[in-house]
Amino acid sequence: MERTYIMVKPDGVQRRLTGEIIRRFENRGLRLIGLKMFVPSREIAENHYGVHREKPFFGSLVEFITSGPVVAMVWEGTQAVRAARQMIGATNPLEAAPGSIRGDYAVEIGENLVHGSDAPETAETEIALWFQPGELLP
Ligand code: D4T
Repeated sequence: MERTYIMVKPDGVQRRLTGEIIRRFENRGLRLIGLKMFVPSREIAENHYGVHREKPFFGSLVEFITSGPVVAMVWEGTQAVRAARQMIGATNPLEAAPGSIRGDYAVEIGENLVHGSDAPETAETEIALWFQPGELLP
């Protein structure tokens, strides 16, 4: 069993796509073991996107992710990281396959609706950043 950190970004919440996104993960057979909604602090956003600190889009990325509520989730299942990335689609929505979340609902790279961890190790780091252990189902 593997866990992955999935987050509906502010654009996804604002566009009322939270339910649709959760439905897709449930239908795929993954198990929801943690969920909460809040406006992320600048601190947690900068930490989450720390690998992009030197990139030109870092400032706008942090501004965007702190601009409104996000839905932070942990999903569990067989190769959950890989399954979720496949369902989310490529970072640039114009390159995301139709049928993926980004391929079906987005066109802007800066407003690509949802985040999913890119590797099992990253997933564990992100889960520890966004959740306390007691907030997750055993
Ligand atoms: P996230 O992390 O949001 O799930 O996206 P990805 O894992 O698919 O892609 P990423 O880490 O490479 O990028 C993080 C985040 O930055 C935005 N972004 C990215 C951007 O605004 N402009 C860019 O040129 C890139 C590469 C989109 C996602």
